[in-house]
This record gives sequence, C-alpha cells and structure tokens, in this order.
Amino acid sequence: MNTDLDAFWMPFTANRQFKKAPRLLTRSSGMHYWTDDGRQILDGAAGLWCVNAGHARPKIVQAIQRQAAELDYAPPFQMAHPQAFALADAVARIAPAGLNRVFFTNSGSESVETALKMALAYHRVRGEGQRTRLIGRERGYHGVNFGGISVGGMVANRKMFGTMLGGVDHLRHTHDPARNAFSVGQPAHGAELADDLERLVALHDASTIAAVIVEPVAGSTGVLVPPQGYLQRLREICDRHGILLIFDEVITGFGRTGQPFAAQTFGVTPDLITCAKGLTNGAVPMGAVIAKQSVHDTFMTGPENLIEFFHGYTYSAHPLACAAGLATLETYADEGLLTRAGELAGYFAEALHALKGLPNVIDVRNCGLVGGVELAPIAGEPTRRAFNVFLDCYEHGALVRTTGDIVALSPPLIIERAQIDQLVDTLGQAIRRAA
Ligand code: PXG
Ligand code: PLP
Repeated sequence: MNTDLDAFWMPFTANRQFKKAPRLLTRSSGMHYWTDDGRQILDGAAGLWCVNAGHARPKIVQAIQRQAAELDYAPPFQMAHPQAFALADAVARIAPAGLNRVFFTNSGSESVETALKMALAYHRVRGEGQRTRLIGRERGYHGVNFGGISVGGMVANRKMFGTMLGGVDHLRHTHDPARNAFSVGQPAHGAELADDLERLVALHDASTIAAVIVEPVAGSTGVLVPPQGYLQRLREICDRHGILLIFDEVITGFGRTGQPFAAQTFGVTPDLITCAKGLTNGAVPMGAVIAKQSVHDTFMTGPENLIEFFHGYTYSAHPLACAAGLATLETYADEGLLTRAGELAGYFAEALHALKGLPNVIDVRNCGLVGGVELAPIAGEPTRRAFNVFLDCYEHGALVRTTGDIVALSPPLIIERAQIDQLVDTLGQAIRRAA
C-alpha cells in the first residue's frame, strides 16, 4: 500500500480497495475532470450532484478570490456582512412564492438538522409543544447527522448507530417496479402511497406530529421519481392535520428538475426547503433552509432583545460561501441554467431509455437532468455489477455515480446534446461489458 495515502480516512469509500488503485482528480473545467495521469473525464455526476453550472466557472472563481482578499471571515452571531443579506435575497427570489426567509448552514446534512429543529421549535412557539414526532420515508437520504439518519431510510447509514432520535416514524417508499418499470418521467402508479401518512396520523394522533420530510425526487437511494399526484396528496394530508411539510431539495434544488426547485416543477409548495450543493455550484461548502415567511414570523413574537432561534454554525453565511453563492446564482441566471434541464429533459430521457433491452437493465428512470438505470445484481454479490460499470465508465472517460446496483446520472446543466450521447454511449458499452 502507498503510505502517502494512509492518513486520509476517506468518507463513504472502500478505503483499502481505493488505496490499492486510487482514482485521483487533479483539474476541472466546464464539463470535464482531468485525472492525475492526464486523462479527460466527462462529468456525468456534476461532481456529487452539486456542480450544476459546470466546473471552474470564471465568475465564481473570481468572486471567491476577491472575497478572500477583502473579508475572510465575519462572526455570524449578533454580527453580519452585506453579502449574507444579498445572497438570502437572491435565493428568496427564485424560491417558491411564500418561501422567502433563508437560514444558512454549511452542508445538506446541517440544513436537515436545522429544518427539523426549526419545525419542532415552530410548534413549541405556537403553543403546540407536544408536536414532537418527525416522519421520514423509507429509502430517504437526509444526510449523515443524527436527525438526518433518524428520519432517513437508508439502512446501511442507520444500522451501526444505535437508537437515534426517538419519536420518528417512516412512510413507505414509492419504488414499485412491478407497476412502474421504465416509466418516462413521473410514474403513473403510487399516489395512494401518500395515504401512509393518514395511517401514521391515525396511529400517533396528528397532535403529536411536527413535520414530514421527503425528497421530492429521491436521489441518493437511486433516483425515485414521485408518482403522479403523490406529492400533492402528501401536501393535502399535512394541511389537514397542521403538519409541516419539508422538501429536502439538496439534490433537486437549483435547476436539476427543470425549475429552480422541484417544488415548482411539481407544483407543490412545502413549508420548508432544505438545500445545499448547487447553491454555490459546489465551489465552497454551503447549505440553507428556506422557510415560509409565516413560519419565520411565528418566531418573531417575543421580546425584541432576545434570540428567537437558538441555533447556528460558526460558518453560517461564511463570506467565501456567500460570494460563491451570489456568483453562482448570477451564472445560472445569465445562462438560463435553472430551466435548461426542462429543455433537455426530452432528449435526455430518450437517450437514457434507449438502454432498455441491454443485458441486466431492469429499470430506467428520469426527471429533468437526473437519471437512474437499475441493474440486476450479480447473484450473491449485490452492488458489484454497478460498481464494475462505474469503473468501466471511468476507464473510458466518464464519471457516473452508483448506489447499490443503480447507476445515477446528474450531469452539469451546461451539458450539450452530443455530450449526453457520449455519456449514455459510454454507460451502455460498460453495461454490455458487465454482462
Ligand atoms: N439531503 C439530501 C436529499 C441529499 O441528497 C444530503 C441531504 C446531505 O448533504 P451533505 O452536503 O451533508 O452531503 C444529501 C446529499 C450519493 C450522494 O449517494 C448523495 C449525497 C451526498 C453524497 C453522496 O450519490 N446527497
Ligand atoms: N465543538 C466545540 C467545542 C465548539 O466550540 C463549537 C463551536 O464553537 C462546535 C463544536 C461547533 O462548531 P461549528 O459551529 O463549526 O458547527
């Protein structure tokens, strides 16, 4: 083993396997990475679902450089700097109507913790402090902190870590290949799965439930697109019972589904949105919770000299992140990127669904510029087939992401049609070789 690689305990990585055959990226620009041995790699994953405007965009690079020289850090508690207000305002302008108060964090995981705490405190401030239960969904990914794994439904991310938060329950997931395999866009079947929430309300009583958190399109678990009518029904049930609805838009935010947020794509407005990733194009870590003004205003009721929400991070609204975020949103606006996924969705869907019929392809799913290709596992060796496809793609010049035996695609929103062809072609060849 190369001793130089020993000290770094890598996240979500098979460390020993990786260090025997490392994959090192050393440069990036536009749609591409370059490896340490000089190979060009087409980025089919937007890094890790975050580089929505493509890599090393000059406006963003310069904004970070300028900010680092001008104001490196400002304390965010009882102090502030102008860019924090400017970025919050810019985010509010593209968010769904009514969601216009922005709380900054440093990651998707922190956004989730923040939103869950906001929901609990909101009810408490309203005098319904008995609403302490949080509802998530099977196969949900809400980051890796304790609140997020408690409401999350990724078994591998939970089983090692004890009892987690109490008072949490889960809706069933919406994956139903028997009825919905190879659906183009939203599957037709499964709106009734939202009625699971009525079942949990009947079990626990609505008066004990604070919030429901779901990803509008589940990403990390392998791209599960919501069945037609499902999110609408979830919204109706939450409204009926005074439960806050949280959309975790860490992946779907900032143009991935064809609108700034998936809430707009699907026409369903949550009470809180969690986001991160595309907020700064991945260039500086940052996340945010976007709250309905009514939720925010509920907190603004006590004595004016008292802190309303006892929560925040040393690096909330970090100046470098704010500078990156402002330049990122400008880049999205200049280039129409927040709606480009909608323009390319048809072409992307057609290319991706052409993989149907290749060996072991058991489902293809798509929404905007996110796609999932589910493969039949190798008997007795789950995840190996998709990992082999990932390695093969990388050797042949394309970066994809796998989870279980599902290959996920989420290219930067600047992708051109010819690059979609190249990406899907490389994936198709790899799937054939992995047969
Ligand atoms: N919520 C959702 C919906 C996410 O997709 C997080 C929260 C956590 O964000 P941070 O910034 O703390 O990682 C995410 C992150 C994958 C993969 O499996 C997905 C994510 C992160 C890493 C890998 O492809 N999503
Ligand atoms: N641990 C200790 C000992 C701290 O002093 C702090 C912040 O002051 C934290 C954790 C939290 O760090 P952060 O605000 O970066 O999340």
